[in-house]
Amino acid sequence: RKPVLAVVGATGAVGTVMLGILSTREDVWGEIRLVASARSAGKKLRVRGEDVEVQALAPEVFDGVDVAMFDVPDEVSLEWGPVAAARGAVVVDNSGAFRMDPDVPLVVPEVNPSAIRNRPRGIISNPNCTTLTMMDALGALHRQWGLTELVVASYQAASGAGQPGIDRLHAELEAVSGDATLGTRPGDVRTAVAERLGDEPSPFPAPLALNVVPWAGSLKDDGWSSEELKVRAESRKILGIPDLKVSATCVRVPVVTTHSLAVHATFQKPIKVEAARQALVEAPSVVVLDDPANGDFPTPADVVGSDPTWVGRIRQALDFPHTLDLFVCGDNLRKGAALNTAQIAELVAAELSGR
Ligand code: 11C
Repeated sequence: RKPVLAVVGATGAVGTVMLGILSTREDVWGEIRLVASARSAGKKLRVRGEDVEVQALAPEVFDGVDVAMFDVPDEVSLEWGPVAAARGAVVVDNSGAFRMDPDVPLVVPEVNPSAIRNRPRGIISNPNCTTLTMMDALGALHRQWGLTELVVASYQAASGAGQPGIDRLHAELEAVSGDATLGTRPGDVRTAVAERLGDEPSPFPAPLALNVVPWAGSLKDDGWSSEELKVRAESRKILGIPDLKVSATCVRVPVVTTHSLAVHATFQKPIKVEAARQALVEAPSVVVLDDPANGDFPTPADVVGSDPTWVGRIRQALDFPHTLDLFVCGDNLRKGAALNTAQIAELVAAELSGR
């Protein structure tokens, strides 16, 4: 029998992309059960060409489920992940709730697929989308040259904050449209957004339209953001380099979907651009687009909706013989979230069916 899948959080931004992905990838699933909060129960959503009714989250929805994907806030995963696992489902969780738990593997199928087998809690975590966006490329380089240091700046899309992030960016863009003088005086964008959108809550701590915002996540010790600390801790765990030196600055940009990162990666062995490019070209999930003379490099608006990790601007760092600079883009709702979750779930499905 084909394994039964539950998709928890089926109505969110990642859930919606997940249903599209499940409808187009090789169909390894028997029943697909859609689960969301009581507010969405009874809604019908289309998956694999059929309308499926959404069920309210409750312990019984996990009965008979082999794999349960969760894309819900941390606190919901914390409470309900163990419930699903206790009812026999292997949980693949896309929240931050379990990622750093030593008894929960943190998996990118192109980098550490065998880690899924060691899951004493019956839970496997999917990394944060910012970390994930660069993992396939870094994994390929690490295999040959041995990564030792990682300095990154992110350029994160609004949809990292879910549907409210997408809606807010569009509302702000509308609020600032039609006045060609905006962006020329200190605070004029902030004032225009406040005048048009009033007290409507925003997931971003400053206007995102016509701006960049050096913040994602919550405030942690010594001025770091939770997002920056996740990049550090998760990169170490996925790549299996506990002492990897990492420094990240996470920035939100007015892009709807697709995160980008400027990566400054240092290796044990000296690394040359041509050999690095070859390793990236040979990595099945990476596409190299790197011909700046012809204007060819990845941009979020060009690669959104696609599955690969896109890499361009590959340069030997001028003053650092062991260091490569590169620019990476990846759809944060696909490889950064739903696609990687689906790939992990498929690995589990293959294991369950003895393949
Ligand atoms: C963002 N990366 O772009 C975040 C969203 O830990 O899964 C995902 C947060 C997480 O805002």
